[in-house]
Amino acid sequence: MVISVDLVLKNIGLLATPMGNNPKKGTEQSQIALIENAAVGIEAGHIVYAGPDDGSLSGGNVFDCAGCLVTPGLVDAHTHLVFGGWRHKEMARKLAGESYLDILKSGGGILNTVGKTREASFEELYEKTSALLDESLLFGTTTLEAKSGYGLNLQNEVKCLEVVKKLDEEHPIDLVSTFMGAHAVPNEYKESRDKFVNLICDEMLPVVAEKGLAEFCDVFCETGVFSLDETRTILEKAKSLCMKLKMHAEELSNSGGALLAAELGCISAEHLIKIDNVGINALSKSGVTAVCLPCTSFYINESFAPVREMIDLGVPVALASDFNPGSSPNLNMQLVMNMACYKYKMTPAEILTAVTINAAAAIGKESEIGTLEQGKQADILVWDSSDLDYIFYRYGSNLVKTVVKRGRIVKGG
Ligand code: IZC
Ligand code: ZN
Repeated sequence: MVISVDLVLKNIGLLATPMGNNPKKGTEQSQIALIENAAVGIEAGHIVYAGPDDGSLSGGNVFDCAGCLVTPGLVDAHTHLVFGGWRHKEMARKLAGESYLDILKSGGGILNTVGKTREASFEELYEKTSALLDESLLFGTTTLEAKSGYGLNLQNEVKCLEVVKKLDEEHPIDLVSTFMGAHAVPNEYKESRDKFVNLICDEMLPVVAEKGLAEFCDVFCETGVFSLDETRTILEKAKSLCMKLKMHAEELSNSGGALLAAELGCISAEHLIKIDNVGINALSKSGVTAVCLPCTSFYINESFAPVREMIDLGVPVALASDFNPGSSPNLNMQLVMNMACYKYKMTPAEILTAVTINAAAAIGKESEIGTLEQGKQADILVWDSSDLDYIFYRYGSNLVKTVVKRGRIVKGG
């Protein structure tokens, strides 16, 4: 049989990919397909064949992968992408021993970024964010989740979400948008936090839902930030508006966030540095995907989430960068993968699953992306490596040679 296609990737030394349209848990997380001497056929932006090179693909352009490793594009399932300014001037305070939450309490941290984001115009934010996405694409990210949460009033939250919407239309990277008005209580509501929760529920969420500006709603559920009760109120309102739910949970303290995420049916619970076995079992039972962020633990000098226990107890684990100007100013997913290997003790196969199909599941895209199989979107990486282990061993370099996004070569053609 001859399959006629637009683009053929041939001479693939090793094709490594998870399989299927669902998040992988337990031992499934390490079960990936490894196919030597493979080829991929692409038609109209989608994969029509991925498997052993049996010579059946013909027509269109042919790209020679020179015996290299080929994987699905990386999915960055947790970023705080749109913000004004940076926070490098807070480094000295951090080095002198002030904690992330102490800096926030004093009006710095997230609130510092809120000030700069409110000052920035739509165009300024668009240009800055577009350049960040360019960088991310060069490191192999082909889909990325972007949370709002530096506007903290209706006008500025909408401004940031509209930047994401426009970039989703115009940039090669596909974006999934999350409303996170409950990221911090802004200074003007410091003495009346109930009013801020009401503002989110009665004003911001209905407008965001009405304008279709976010698929997900997330809350920074943390001791001293948003309580369990406040988180529940906000997420129940979001659910009633047909938004899907996420939670920042158990990042800096064990406060019961994982149990709430399980109870509310969140798609994902994120961070989980301080989760205990009760929380892990709750996530496992209700099928919540854990999104773990090793570069954040590194950068804020915290412990590392108990990922091995999560995998052993049946929680699907995804990995993401947490790119943001405070606790993780890194958007290189290859560094995230390295860190997961060294610090979480995940295997290369588990990590590949975590940054592809499980990350796709954490943002509701597991039927469209995350594996190299017939019918999936053609988001594909060619690596400067002939096997999978090498990319975990060689940290610090950009080992992505070629990026194919929706069937188009966008890097290294
Ligand atoms: O700007 O500090 N953890 N939110 C929750 C963040 C980190 C982003 C920031
Ligand atoms: Zn975050």
